[in-house]
Amino acid sequence: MTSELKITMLGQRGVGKTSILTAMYEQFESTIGETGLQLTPDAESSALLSKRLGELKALLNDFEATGGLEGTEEPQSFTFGLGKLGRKPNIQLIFQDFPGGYLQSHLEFVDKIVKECAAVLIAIDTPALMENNGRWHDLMNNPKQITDFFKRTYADLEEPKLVLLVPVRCEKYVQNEQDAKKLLDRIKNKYSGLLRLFSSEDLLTKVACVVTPVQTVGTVFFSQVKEIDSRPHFYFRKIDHNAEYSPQDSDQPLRYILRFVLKLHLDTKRGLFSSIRRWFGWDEYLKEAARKSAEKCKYTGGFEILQGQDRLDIKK
Ligand SMILES: Nc1nc2c(ncn2[C@@H]2O[C@H](COP(=O)(O)OP(=O)(O)O)[C@@H](O)[C@H]2O)c(=O)[nH]1
Ligand SMILES: [Mg+2]
Repeated sequence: MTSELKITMLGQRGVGKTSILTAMYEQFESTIGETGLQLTPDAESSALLSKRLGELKALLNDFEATGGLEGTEEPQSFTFGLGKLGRKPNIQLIFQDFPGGYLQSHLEFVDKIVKECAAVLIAIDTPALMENNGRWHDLMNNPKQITDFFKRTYADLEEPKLVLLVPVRCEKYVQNEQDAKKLLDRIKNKYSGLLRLFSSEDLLTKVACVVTPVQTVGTVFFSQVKEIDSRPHFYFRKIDHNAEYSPQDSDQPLRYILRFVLKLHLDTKRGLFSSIRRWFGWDEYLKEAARKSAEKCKYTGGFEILQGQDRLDIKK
């Protein structure tokens, strides 16, 4: 019997949600896979991911790329089996991806799904957050809408949840500690409403919140933004002519997710959160792999646990 681990992905259409999963899957063997696990997409997810992988690699055919204009409009779900290498998967990872507009047009549908999900991943357009003093941030990232959304869905929360803030297209902003700190400061500032909500008395002990930047291409950097008809157009450049697709840190969101769920598992055994009955499949092997995988969670270069350190503490 396999159990399901569901994750919601929020973020404007075209920000790069599918690209995060593409990189996570593409890089899995050389990252989390080292712990002896395998990740296998189902047929439909596999087809979508190879299509996106082709497009991401094609970004490197041109010297200059634009970003954020295309992308999928419909919500998509991606299903992966996760388990021991060479065995049937222990658990199913289901990523449910929503375009931003859904938060308004399909409220109840999204609410219901978020309640079922152990984790929410919010993809953030980093150039919009950082350039021109964050001038395009509200338009591209809709922080207010996201905050209101959590006010509703996380009211009277019973189970702990993990929220990952995932800056993407962030290559330019995470190459040294000084820049990475600016990125973190900007996130704390521009998401202060959301973070205030999470640190409220009722949510502080339940919600873990971590910033995990992912460079979904790795070699394509922001170069400029042009305003055309009061809409921003972002342009990107590859770092040199021979640059190849080389995503960075695409394993980090999943490392944090597995770590959070392992901790939930340990707490369930201790009698906390006993209503959670979804632990089929979490055998010793998977737990040990999740523990090992967590050893490589990053804490520098734009990564930070903003709250809920103890919800991620898996020391025996
Ligand atoms: N320049 C640049 N383009 C990207 C990056 N990641 C994704 N894209 C492009 O942005 C578009 C939308 O990406 P997608 O992952 O489908 O976004 P989604 O709608 O949020 O799932 C695609 O054409 C990608 O090739 C990136 O890091 N840099
Ligand atoms: Mg998509």
